[in-house]
Amino acid sequence: MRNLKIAVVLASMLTSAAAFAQNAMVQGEVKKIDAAAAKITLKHGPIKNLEMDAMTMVLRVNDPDMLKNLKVGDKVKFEAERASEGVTITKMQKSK
Ligand SMILES: [Cu+2]
Repeated sequence: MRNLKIAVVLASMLTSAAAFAQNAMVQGEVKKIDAAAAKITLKHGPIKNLEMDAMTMVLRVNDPDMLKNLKVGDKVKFEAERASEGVTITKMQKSK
């Protein structure tokens, strides 16, 4: 009985974690990189947490190192949030 309860709790935790990850990661394509200004222009898909539709726009990165191994045309997955300086990428990785 106890084990069953634990299994149910674990299963619901995994489900919500997966749903959250799916929500947060956004697809993008690199259009321009401005490493000196820590900015990147992305053609991105809908960003649900910012209620933003797909578009091409300039985004800030919270760490300029994120831009190091990227080039125009690369596909990325990223997470972004609204900051006082503008929409800022908090996490980004190359995707295939
Ligand atoms: Cu946008």
